[in-house]
Amino acid sequence: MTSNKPFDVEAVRKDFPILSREVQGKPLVYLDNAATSQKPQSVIDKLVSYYSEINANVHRGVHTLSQEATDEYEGARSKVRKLINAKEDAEIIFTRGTTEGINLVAQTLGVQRVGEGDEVIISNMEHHSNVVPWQVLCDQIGAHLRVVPINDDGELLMDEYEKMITPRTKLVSIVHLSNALGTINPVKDIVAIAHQHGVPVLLDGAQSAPHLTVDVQDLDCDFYAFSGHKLYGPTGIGILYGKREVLESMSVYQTGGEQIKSVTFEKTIYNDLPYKFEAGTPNIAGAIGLGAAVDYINAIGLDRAEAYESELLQYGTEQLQTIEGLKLIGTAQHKSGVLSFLLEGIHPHDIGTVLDTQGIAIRTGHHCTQPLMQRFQIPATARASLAFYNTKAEIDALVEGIHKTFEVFSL
Ligand code: C6P
Repeated sequence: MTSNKPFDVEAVRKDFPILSREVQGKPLVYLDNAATSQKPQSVIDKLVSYYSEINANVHRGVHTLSQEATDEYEGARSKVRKLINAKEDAEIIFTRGTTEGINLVAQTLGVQRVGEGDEVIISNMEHHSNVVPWQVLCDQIGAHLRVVPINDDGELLMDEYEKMITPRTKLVSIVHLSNALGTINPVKDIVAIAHQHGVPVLLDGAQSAPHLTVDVQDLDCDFYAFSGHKLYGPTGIGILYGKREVLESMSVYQTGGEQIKSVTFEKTIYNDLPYKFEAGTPNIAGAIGLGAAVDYINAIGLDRAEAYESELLQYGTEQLQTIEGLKLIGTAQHKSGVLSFLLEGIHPHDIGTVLDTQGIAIRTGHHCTQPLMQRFQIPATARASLAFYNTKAEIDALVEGIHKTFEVFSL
């Protein structure tokens, strides 16, 4: 597919082999993309060809295989750099995923910048991965976590955020696109406000990188963390983008091979960026697979996929709103691909179980956002999350499945 042709979802679906399988005797309707997305054949093929034709360690050998593996690995870094428009490859650090990226920043820059009595700002809609690392840091140091509140639609109260920033604020870490609500936060404004006070900002891009066009230079964020497996790539690989000057000012995270220039028993000199933060043999296949996922996304055209997903979200929202007894959680004006809902009198886990009998995969539970569930005073939601390979027919199947759920529970 090329990006000047109209979006052809049926052609796109053929690129994802898993989408043609059946579950419980029904065609699979995969609506759990926020948990992890499916992989196109090109990514699967890349992993197979890496292991069957190239497999070698990177940056270590003069032999051909090692050089080929290094070229592919570094090539993937460049592809990711272009995808998010970072200035240079050295600003792209391979991690295990979003969670590791946030922990890395908390335990390096966090430890350096945050002192006793200082504050770190997060929001009420953060994933646990953007709560717990800051909580641990605050506990270590005697600092405090400040939480930006949200309204009933699931939108940040920006006035409260502005008021919250004081000379004690040392870091801000906010989600770009909420996994549980679908809210797209005004992250450019969030960064600009923090920067007026000299405070660096990390954006949790776990859900935004796969669905929105991201330009880290335009956002001007100091860090942007995301995961390969939600971006149609393999598990176990992720990205931490950081501005060069900030990364250079940071102490090291994990230490060992690869991240050093020289070692004596008296002293170690660390390697240049990005290797300073990539200790040990990295997830070479994962990085190369992620590079193939970026190639795939570029071939599809993320802007066209974004427009298609937004049409699908609108259709899904309209359809779900016609169901009596269904309540949407997350009704922000700016949203992407998430339909979180409750059915009157039925526990979300039961909804998920009945839908599974129809071949429909959704996620139910607190979505690793327990403080958000507490804000809405609910234990859990049922969440359908979309990707560009989903169809209106699949939304219709979800609606039918929800009616079936009501029938099963005879309500
Ligand atoms: N959310 C979901 O079903 P990792 O596990 O490191 O790849 O990503 C963590 C993470 C961080 N921030 C946000 C906003 C996320 O959505 C996630 C992962 C999945 O919603 C799995 S819990």
